[in-house]
Order: sequence, then C-alpha cells, then structure tokens
Amino acid sequence: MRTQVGIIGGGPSGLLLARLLSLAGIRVVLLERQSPGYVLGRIRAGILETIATDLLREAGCGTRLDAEGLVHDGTFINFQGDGLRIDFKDLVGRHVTVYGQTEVTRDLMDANTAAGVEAFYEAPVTRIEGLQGDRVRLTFTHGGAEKVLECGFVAACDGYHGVGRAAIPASVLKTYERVYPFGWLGVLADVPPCAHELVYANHRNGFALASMRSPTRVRGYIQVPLHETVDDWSDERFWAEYKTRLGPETAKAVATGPSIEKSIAPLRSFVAEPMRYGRLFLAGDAAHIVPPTGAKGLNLAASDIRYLSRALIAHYANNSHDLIERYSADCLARVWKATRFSWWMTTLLHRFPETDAFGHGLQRTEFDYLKSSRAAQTVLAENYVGLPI
Ligand code: FAS
Ligand code: PHB
Repeated sequence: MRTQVGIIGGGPSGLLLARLLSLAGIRVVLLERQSPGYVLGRIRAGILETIATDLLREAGCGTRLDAEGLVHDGTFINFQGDGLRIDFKDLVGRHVTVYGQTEVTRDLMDANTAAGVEAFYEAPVTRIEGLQGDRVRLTFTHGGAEKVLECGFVAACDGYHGVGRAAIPASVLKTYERVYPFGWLGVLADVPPCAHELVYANHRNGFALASMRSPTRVRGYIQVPLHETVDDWSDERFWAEYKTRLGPETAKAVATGPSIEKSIAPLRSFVAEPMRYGRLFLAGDAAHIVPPTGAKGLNLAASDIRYLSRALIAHYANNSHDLIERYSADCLARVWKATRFSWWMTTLLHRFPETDAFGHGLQRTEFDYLKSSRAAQTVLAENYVGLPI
C-alpha cells in the first residue's frame, strides 16, 4: 500500500487532519487501533475555542456544531464561599462553544467516510521505519494479517500511549512532565445544568466543575485522590460531594440523576520536543498532555492540526518546505503557553495534599487578586478562549 500521508490514530487529531488533507486533494490513509464504537465511546473534552470551531467549519463539519453547540460568553469561578464571573465577551470580545468531543469525533468520522477517505479500524501500527529516508514504512496489523503502508510523511496522532513519539531517538527527544497528586472523577447524566455557563469551584474538600453537553445533559467533575476508583463513588456520594464543593448557592440549582458514564482520569502536564523528526510529525496528545482544568487538550490538538495541514498542503501544492521546517517551533510556542495556563488554573483551583498554610494563603490571594483586577481577569479570559495563532 502506498499513499502521500499516513496518519496513525483516529481520534480528533487524526480525523481532522485526514479531512483537511483529503479536501486539499492529498491522498491519506488513517490507521486506528480501536473500533469506531470504542473511539466514540470515550467521553472527554467539551469546550471548543473559536480556532477549533473555525477549523471544523473549514472541514465541512459545522452544521451540527452551529445547530447544537452552546455559545458561552463567560464562566463562573467559586472559591470557598466567594465567587466571580469571568466575562470573556466584555474582557476580550470572544467566546467558547460547548460541543462534546464525542460529537466532534462523530462529525469528522462521518465526513471522512462520506468522502471515501481510506481508514482502517482495529489496525494497530506496530513499527515505523525510514523516517530519515525518502519514504516511511508503517507496519500494522489488520484482519489478522501484517501489512505495510509506504508514505511520504507520517502524522503520529496516536495519543499519549501511541507509538509515534517512541520512533524519535532518545538522543533527540526531550520530554517534560509533571504528574498531579489527584485525578478527576467525571460523571455524565441526563439532567439540566445548574447554571447557564460552566462553574469551576475550589472548596476545602477539593476541586469541582459543573460543565454540560446540552441543555439536558451535564458533565460534572470532582477531584479525587489517585488511589480511589469509580467503585468508591456511588451516584449518591458523587452528587452530595459535588453539591458541597460547588457551594450552597450553586448547589440549590443542581439537579441529580443516574450517571450514564463515570470514569476517573489522571492529571498530568507533559510536553515532548521536537514535534517533528524527519518525515514524522507528532500532533495532539502524542506530543502534549495538559490537565483538563484549562479546557485546552482538544483545542491544542486542533491548533497542531491547523499548522500541520497547512504545512503539508504547502508542500504538495507549491513544493514549499518552509512551514514543514517551522512546524515544531510554531506548535511548541503555543503548546507551552497552554501548558502554563492549564498548570496555573490547576494550582488555583485544586487542593494539593502537601500544601501548607502559606500555600493556601497564596492560593486565596491569587483568587482575591483575580476578583479585584480587570487586568488579571483579562489574562485568564484571553488564555481560556484561546491565544491567537
Ligand atoms: P486521542 O488519544 O484522542 O486519540 C489517539 C488515537 O490513537 C486513539 O483513538 C488511539 O486508539 C489511537 N492509537 C494509539 N496508538 C495507536 C497505534 N499504535 N496504532 C493506531 N492507532 C493508535 N481535554 C479537554 O479539553 N477537556 C477534558 O475534559 C478532557 N478530558 C479528558 C479525559 C481523558 C480520560 C483523556 C485521556 C483525555 C482528556 N482530554 C480532555 C484531552 C483529550 O480531549 C485529548 O486532548 C484529545 O483526545 C486529543 O486528541 P488526539 O490527539 O486525537 O488523541
Ligand atoms: C468538559 O465539559 O468535559 C470540560 C469542560 C471544561 C474543562 C474540562 C472539561 O476545563
């Protein structure tokens, strides 16, 4: 098998890249380890920056997004009995859109299928060779047989646990990591949201987040210790703690109901450099992981794909190599700023087991400064809605 661009991974990164390149007439083959149902079953992100929504419209996937996406002009932050609203529209003239990653993935899968983009599911890539040569060879298994795909370039959109990053020699690859001493227990339930926008909360028991997927479906999170599992959290226990942490005023509007999904995600900050090695490009979670507190994970994946799709289109359309050469530096400049913001939001809103009284005083002061300063609120707003490309 031969193609121009081989794409490892059929999550949002791989699907979006396949769509944008095929729209530009570039031949791609996408190889995804799991089944389509498994990929769609993963409940993850929910907030899209305008860079991501603009890209989805460019990919011809804006119809449902525009019909069902919820435009949010701000967000609430509750802090141990105090609170404030960050007004994105007033502060930076921008907004975010609530539209679940599952829906983004579904729209992209449908668009690629309709366009006849060649995608193989249950087709794990096991080997990557020839990155410094004229053609890359991807070995994968599919239908019980081992196959080889030859391509001009390979995009490793295969997430944190993929094979792409490992193909970069240890002497070249540099990684940076911080693992947080807690995780997020997430619950999906078909009940109406407690507020018209998201509510982030810092409570002495820990962090909570009231998010949503639609006017009838909520996505709620609470910080939990790393040793706990979903079995430790009945629906009743979750809703009681969720309401406590959101605070009494917000809790009055919390509707409870049976969870239709419940999972715990660990939190880490992770950056891999460089994001390109010869004919290999890393994109999305394959290159970076952020704690979801800043709602940046999916959005960073989208901006990587914006850079990568333009670089590969310039190469094939105009034989131009400049954007390919700049890809890693351009992405990492944005990745590190989103990593900083996600780390800052996480330190502001979570309870760290090892923090002493001085640390709690600083955290309180950070909130008080945010509440008292339009400049501080503007910094939060411009990062949350997405820094310019
Ligand atoms: P993905 O991990 O989504 O996709 C990678 C794909 O590659 C997978 O489908 C995998 O099966 C496939 N793959 C791996 N190895 C392969 C191989 N060898 N061969 C072929 N295919 C292979 N972000 C937010 O903004 N907000 C959130 O609340 C949030 N919650 C999250 C919760 C969890 C549990 C996780 C893991 C992530 C969460 N994220 C969140 C981040 C998430 O949304 C990612 O940023 C997003 O999925 C990135 O998309 P991809 O880069 O496509 O990676
Ligand atoms: C979500 O709705 O899943 C969500 C929203 C905002 C975040 C993280 C997750 O910061």
